[in-house]
Amino acid sequence: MKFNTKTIHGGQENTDPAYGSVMPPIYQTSTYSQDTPGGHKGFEYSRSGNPTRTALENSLASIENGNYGLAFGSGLAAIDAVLKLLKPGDEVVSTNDLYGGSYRLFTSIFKDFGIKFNFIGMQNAADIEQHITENTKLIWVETPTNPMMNIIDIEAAAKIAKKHSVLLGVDNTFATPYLQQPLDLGADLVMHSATKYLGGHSDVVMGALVVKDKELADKLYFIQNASGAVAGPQDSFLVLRGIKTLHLRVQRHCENGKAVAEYLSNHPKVDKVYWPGLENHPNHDIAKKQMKDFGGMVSFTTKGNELEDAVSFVEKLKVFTLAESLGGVESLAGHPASMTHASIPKEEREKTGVVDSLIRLSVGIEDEEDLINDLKQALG
Ligand code: P1T
Repeated sequence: MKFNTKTIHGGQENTDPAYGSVMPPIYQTSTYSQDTPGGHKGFEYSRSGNPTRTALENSLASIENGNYGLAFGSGLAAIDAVLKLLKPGDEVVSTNDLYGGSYRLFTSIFKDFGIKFNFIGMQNAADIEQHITENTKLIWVETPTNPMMNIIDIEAAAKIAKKHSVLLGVDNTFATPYLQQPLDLGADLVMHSATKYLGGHSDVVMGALVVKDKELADKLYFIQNASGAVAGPQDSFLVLRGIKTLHLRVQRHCENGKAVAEYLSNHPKVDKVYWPGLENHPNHDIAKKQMKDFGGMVSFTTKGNELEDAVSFVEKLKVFTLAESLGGVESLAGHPASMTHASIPKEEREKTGVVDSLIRLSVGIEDEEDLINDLKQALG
């Protein structure tokens, strides 16, 4: 089955054996009757499993070319489950430019449990190797990174991970499986904030993990059930519905992303534009190699790097909404330094380029002309 067919049918055989409904029913139940103790029909309690969540988890596994999918209550809950594979004394080598909430989870929660994090620039994947010690258990890659849009070579990172018997986890939120399939490039585990492009309509918060290996899947399932941060049935239904149009939406996000990136690149008030499809993007070649297209996330700075210019710009936008999050059908604008990345200390975030004038756009699927006109009036 090819990708566009998988988004609609992948893992969806026989989702309603009772009546044959074409869409999976929303099993809004916490528990399931048993004929005799242990005599159930595959589901006992909805933390351990729910048929609507299972339908979504099978879809997730299918679109990421994995064998097992797991749906969590948020993207951070999914990352939290991955980190619970580790023990005190273990080390993680992580991308230094990553979602502020992931950074906060690593440094404010798991660090106190004795896990050591090395945050490094990974644009040259070979650099990862020198940070691996005998205690390293996980390499955590976000690509494209949030919000600087750096691209990390997943295949090269996977080779290093295999050589040192370290797990490689990839946060595939920005790319989506339509553009990039990390498991095929050698990653052990793919993570999503399904809140974003997978859900696609800014109406749900959810996280996902997909793996190929059964032993790893069993460990993660144990953590999912034991810690309990599962996705609910209504939300599972919504994300499953979102996935059915993922390919169409992401195509348009990419087209509009390109138009916005090119427009900004030629604007006299704009300083730098970060979009991996631009030929002058430092990792453009890697992006071309591992992604099908370049996505709808675009970051940029204004000349002079004045906080006031960035604030005035986002306040003037009319079609773009000033809001956290990304990946929905509607265009959003964010100011990472004060919003999504405020939990990273100023000196740390500035080292990776998250300066005061940086603006991040989640380019939606509206008419290109309306988006460009909105940027024009807000910059003017
Ligand atoms: O918000 P949640 O579903 O828990 O997902 C966290 C997360 C993980 N990874 C990446 C790359 C993300 O972008 C996010 C969430 N990001 C935002 C809310 C944001 O506006 O950047």
